[in-house]
Amino acid sequence: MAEISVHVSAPLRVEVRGRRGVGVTTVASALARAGLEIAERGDVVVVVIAEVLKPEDRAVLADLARRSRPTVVVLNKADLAGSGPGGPVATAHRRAGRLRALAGVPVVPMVALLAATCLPGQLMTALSLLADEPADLTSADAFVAGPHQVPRAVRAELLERLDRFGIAHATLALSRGAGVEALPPLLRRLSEVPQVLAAIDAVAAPVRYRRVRWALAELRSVGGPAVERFLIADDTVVAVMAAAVDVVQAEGLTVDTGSDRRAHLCRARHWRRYRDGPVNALHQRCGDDIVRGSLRLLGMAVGSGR
Ligand SMILES: Nc1nc2c(ncn2[C@@H]2O[C@H](COP(=O)(O)OP(=O)(O)OP(=O)(O)O)[C@@H](O)[C@H]2O)c(=O)[nH]1
Ligand SMILES: [Mg+2]
Repeated sequence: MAEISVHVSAPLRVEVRGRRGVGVTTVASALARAGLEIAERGDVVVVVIAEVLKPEDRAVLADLARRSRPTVVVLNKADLAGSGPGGPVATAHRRAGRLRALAGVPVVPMVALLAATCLPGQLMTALSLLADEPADLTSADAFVAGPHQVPRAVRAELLERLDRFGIAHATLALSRGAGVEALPPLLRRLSEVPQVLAAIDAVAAPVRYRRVRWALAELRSVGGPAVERFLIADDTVVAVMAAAVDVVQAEGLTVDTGSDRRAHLCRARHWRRYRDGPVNALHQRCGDDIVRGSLRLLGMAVGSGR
């Protein structure tokens, strides 16, 4: 049972790939810092692009789709997406929205640079000085070359770690009275790493569901009265349903979340029809689990007089 538990709760392994220079290494470190395990062969694939979806990227995505690999496209370097309404990240969001149909999988903007590093104290101090006495941020060259009490080498390092977008936001926050301790959460927020993690989590639904199904099968072969009770318990049936709901929702389907008898019955009927329709084996099983969970919830509601 310990083995089953280790396998079913193992961290999600993520494979990060992309064309040269788009930021594969930076995205991978940002995701590793956020607690994901980076692997050669992951449960989920992150395809990094910058600016555009090239024919090579589309070929990679088509191949992953053929092999049913859960995939997210990260539109990295969102800080360099240009100066449309709302700034570069808002521009990157609009671009990501347009790329969604072409990619066939979720596309999420990211500024991986800002999530990948932890700033040493010396750079924090330099940012404070730059907040008091702004430097020329009109170009990278101007920022490093212009006269300023912060040494050029330090300015060059800041540029490498945060680029102009990160420096501009960090110094703005400090000049508005934020302390240096506010910078790491600010940079994390600007990097959009939480949204990237959420997108990865959503496409990983089939991975979690398969793990759950595998664990149940393993438990069945362990057998015994305690295991039997666990397998038929309301909580177990409802939890398996929840994992199945995540799978169909990740495909863009909606599942009625009503909690009265009528809602449970309608849901059971709906997903019975769904599983009998033209769907693949995974979705059939999910349909079955949603029907089973809904009927169990119906029974519980009837039992409690709701
Ligand atoms: N402005 C900006 N620069 C970034 C971002 N992510 C990565 N970079 C920069 O882009 C360059 C390439 O990043 P890497 O992570 O080395 O890219 P890679 O795809 O691993 O590149 P190769 O290993 O050379 O194929 C580096 O100078 C990074 O600092 C980002 O979100 N914003
Ligand atoms: Mg690299």
